[in-house]
Amino acid sequence: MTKLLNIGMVGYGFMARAHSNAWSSVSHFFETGYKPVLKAAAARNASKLRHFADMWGYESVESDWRALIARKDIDAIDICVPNDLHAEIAIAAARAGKMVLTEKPLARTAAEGLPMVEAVEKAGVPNMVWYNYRRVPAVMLIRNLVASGKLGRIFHYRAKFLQDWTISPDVPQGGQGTWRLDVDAAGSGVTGDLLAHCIDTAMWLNGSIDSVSAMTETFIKERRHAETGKAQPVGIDDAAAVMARFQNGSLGTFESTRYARGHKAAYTLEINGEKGSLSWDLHDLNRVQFFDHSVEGQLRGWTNILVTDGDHPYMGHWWVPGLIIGYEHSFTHQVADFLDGLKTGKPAAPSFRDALETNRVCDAIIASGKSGQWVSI
Ligand code: SOE
Repeated sequence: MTKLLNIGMVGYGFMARAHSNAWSSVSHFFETGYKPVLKAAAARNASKLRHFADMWGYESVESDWRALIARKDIDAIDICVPNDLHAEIAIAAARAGKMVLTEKPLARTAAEGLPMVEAVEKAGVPNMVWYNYRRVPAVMLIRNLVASGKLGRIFHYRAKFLQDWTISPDVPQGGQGTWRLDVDAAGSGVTGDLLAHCIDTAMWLNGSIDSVSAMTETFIKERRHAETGKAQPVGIDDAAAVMARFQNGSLGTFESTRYARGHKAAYTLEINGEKGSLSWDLHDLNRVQFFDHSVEGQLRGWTNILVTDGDHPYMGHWWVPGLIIGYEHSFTHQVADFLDGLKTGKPAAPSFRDALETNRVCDAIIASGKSGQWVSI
């Protein structure tokens, strides 16, 4: 028997759209025993909220997230608002006994995230943070290959996430979308927004990070604030270059910036082991590059794997081999895993507690960028 799961969405922006798309499409492709229902959405801006709710088919709207949480007919709260609001909403939702999902990062800092972890664990409610890139089938394949020992001992992990949308000094801080440039709302700049993805995937593929040494920079020191209209000092990191030591003895390098002209969302990762290497590029997200050192002689080389066969992760739920999928599917897979976790009692990752670790690494990167010293996690 399929159970209905009533979703209460907080927010109406880019991520609320990505998540709503996942909630509404999942039960067409994955039999999890649950059918999500877009029950209600909450936000302060009434006209934008109404437009969002109509576009996605939310049954009702609330002008205050507290009213959403108070509703008896809501099962899960999905938080898609700037980072500074995650903690208060998540803690209130957990206390009300709701399942809680929040867009990444968990919180602005680990100190802010810890009470969130405690709240969901005390309430015993299912919880998850949307680190969607784990659910790209090609990335999941890399995870399976690394976990099966295909690469042997790991020596290096490297990742970058490059963008170029904040180069103009006219981009404000604060406001819809541009809250990512306001340190009070975001907590940090590229570290929490982009590197957090790289760190989450890295630790999931290659284990914990012990220590980091980072170089960070704020290229534009003052920007107009969208809400006050006044020029204010910029408190975020515009770029970060990080060296890391993993617990398994391997070395990591990470780079992230919003000042790499020409790059819009250039997320790439590579992992090198004794027996082979694997790499992936978001702009070609259905493919994995694999170098298998066990291949003999003249045929040895990089293999280009199109991850669309029915026995590749998640792909049996979609079309036929050779037909590619996209960015939005990673969110649908995340929801499918979350719902499966409800069914099996084996919660989907990353939980709030898992994601706290990513916040800890991000905090260490920011601290190292300021001090110029190696920082232990
Ligand atoms: C920022 O531009 C952003 O949208 C991030 O907030 C997302 O997490 C990332 O996936 C793409 O870039």
